[in-house]
Amino acid sequence: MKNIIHDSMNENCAVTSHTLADFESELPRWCKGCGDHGVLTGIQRALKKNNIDPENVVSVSGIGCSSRLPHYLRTYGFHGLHGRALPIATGVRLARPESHVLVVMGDGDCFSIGGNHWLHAIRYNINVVALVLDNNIYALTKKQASPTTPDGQLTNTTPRGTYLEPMNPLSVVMGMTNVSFLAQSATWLPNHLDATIEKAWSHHGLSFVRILQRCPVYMPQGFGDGGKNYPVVLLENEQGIPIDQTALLRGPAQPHDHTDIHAAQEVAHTSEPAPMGLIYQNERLPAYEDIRFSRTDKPRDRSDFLRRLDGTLDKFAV
Ligand SMILES: Cc1ncc(C[n+]2csc(CCOP(=O)(O)OP(=O)(O)O)c2C)c(N)n1
Ligand code: SF4
Repeated sequence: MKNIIHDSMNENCAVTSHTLADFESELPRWCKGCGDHGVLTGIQRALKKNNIDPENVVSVSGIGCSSRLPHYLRTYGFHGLHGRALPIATGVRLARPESHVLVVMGDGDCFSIGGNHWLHAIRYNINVVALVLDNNIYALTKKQASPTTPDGQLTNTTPRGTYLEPMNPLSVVMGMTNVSFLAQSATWLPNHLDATIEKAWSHHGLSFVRILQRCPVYMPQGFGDGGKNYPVVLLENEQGIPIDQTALLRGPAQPHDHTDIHAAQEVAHTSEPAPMGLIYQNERLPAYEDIRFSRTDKPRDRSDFLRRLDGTLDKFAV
């Protein structure tokens, strides 16, 4: 699985490194122009950059277009039930604390049917990277209103337009206790998105990232025509998420202290212009497993049990 790359500066010093191909699996079946493609690439780049072995990663999802991602990433994967990605990921992390766990959810998946799990995962602060691909619609089931669908939007469940103000997931997160990492990016800001995933990967604790995602099929007009006309402000901080020139073409930069909880709550409350970048980070909070394993034993060597479990699960592999 590893490709050996020789360092031309020093022939005696062979470094072992991964290529992007090490993280590629099936050819994605998302529509042309779907923002999910860019998120997949961003994850693959972050894994490569951190030289993480694919066999040490477990990607977990619920159900939805975005939740197909584990099929396309060459790591272990668990395509779970609608809304249930976070509790599955919590179980994986507790059973295999040495593994990197990535969670991919849709807006309906996380904020609606998975809402209760979402709140408690934030409170638990389990050490996983949790990405919500928010296209403001239920896409896999062909255009029903989700909690973030804009007011007045025609959908199959609201043929006369939605009646409710959309939920602001950022202010929900900042209203919780024990928040350790909150960031926002968008699929039409590719370099910013890569840098956001990379930053989330380096954080210890629950890294919660909302990614505004283009769905050219069921929400073509979403985010001001696929992000082209969507007002954003780029949060600027030396310790935050780097801002490149292409992102600055979409909106101005604004200084922001992501360690100040009150500043973060204020920024999270703003939906227009949408804040892009690292909204809040608290590096002092222990992750749930740190607390739990300081009071209980880590999982013991259960190799025989796991061998039999693997055999059973393999029967259901697709
Ligand atoms: C318990 C349950 N309820 C409903 C469904 C039907 N269902 C499948 S995917 C989906 C919506 C997915 O939307 P979202 O989470 O926003 O993800 P997207 O497809 O937009 O990426 C629904 C309602 C289901 N599979 N299981
Ligand atoms: S329907 Fe929308 S979200 Fe689903 S794959 Fe197509 S573009 Fe992507």
